[in-house]
Amino acid sequence: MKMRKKLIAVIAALVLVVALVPVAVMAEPDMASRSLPDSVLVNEEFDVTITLETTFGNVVETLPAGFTYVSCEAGSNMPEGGVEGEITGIGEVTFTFFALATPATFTYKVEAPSSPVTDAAFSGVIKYGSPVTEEAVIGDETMDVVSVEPEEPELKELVFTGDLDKGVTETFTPDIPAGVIDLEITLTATADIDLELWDGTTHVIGWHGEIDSAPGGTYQDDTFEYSGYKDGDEYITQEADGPLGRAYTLKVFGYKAGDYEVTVSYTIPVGVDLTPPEITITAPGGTVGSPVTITVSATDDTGVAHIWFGVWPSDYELTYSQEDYQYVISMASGPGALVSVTFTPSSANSYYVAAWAGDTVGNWTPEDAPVTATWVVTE
Ligand SMILES: [Ca+2]
Ligand SMILES: [Ca+2]
Repeated sequence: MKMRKKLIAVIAALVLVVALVPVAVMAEPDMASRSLPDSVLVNEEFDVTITLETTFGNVVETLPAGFTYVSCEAGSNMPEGGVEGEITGIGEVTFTFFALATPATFTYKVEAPSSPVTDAAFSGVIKYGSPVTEEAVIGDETMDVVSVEPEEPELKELVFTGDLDKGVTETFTPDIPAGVIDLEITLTATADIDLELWDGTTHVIGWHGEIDSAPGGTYQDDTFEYSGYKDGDEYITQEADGPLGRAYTLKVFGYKAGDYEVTVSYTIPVGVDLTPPEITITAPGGTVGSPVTITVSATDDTGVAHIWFGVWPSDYELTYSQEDYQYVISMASGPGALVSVTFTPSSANSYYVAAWAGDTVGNWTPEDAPVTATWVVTE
């Protein structure tokens, strides 16, 4: 008897396997599938798309807790009004659909909850057939609700074109900022024009630079591949994966007169501070002969390193050159987040303050775009 029982068990197992195999082979394609965004913001309205492999029936969707059904709309291969949605339970929406052909789609709009959620799961079934007696599960899918848009590294691509006379240097703005990765600079030119990379004051790469020949070299912690200055195309490529340790100024020098095109690309990783400090100017009006205190303060995510400001009569237009010093009435400069100057105006006039600030990672208020404030001194 024992043997027979075992035999029956083996046969039963075989029958089960044989029975399962054709089912697996003949499995029908998914009658419906769902596509969801990976992630949305809190309270954001977003679309869920259902793709159908049958022309009529019902889709019953169960939304995760906190999600609110808004509306639905027919998509491809479906006439206008080919889908209607109805709330049929807590978090349950039943869609009745009619399509012209398959695959057909409809979308429904959902509002995300007001607080973040991880792995919120949508589930559902499709009811189909003629009559509508078949039922298939639409696989679970999950998504996240986040309170702030996740930041992504930013790819920066710049192209500079122009022509140079012999012996002339052109400086490009803005500087290549500290903290970036994957820096690549290429020069194509019709004559012998040279790339130069400067570190504020040091000529780092180029003819007569710290690094002046192929295959390149390391300046402080920054390693570069460099074509060397030569009569033809040139390149400078950041070699190590690490971020640039400092900001660089890019220039081209016309060893001979010609046209050039320089391309610059780099990636700004998430969290790198590329914003100069925010400046606040306090410049109260006053009267001739009375001391006036002008205060410039600044704030910055990574700290304010330096503030510089000047006072000019309001009819003076800044030239952003040495000339401005000839007309400056008063100026002040210093490390830290607040600088002030007290002086006594000698004539009634309207004046303005122009201020610049730099942060601890080298982002400065652009030279030709200071923050300004106007104030008036009366008799
Ligand atoms: Ca050259
Ligand atoms: Ca900053």
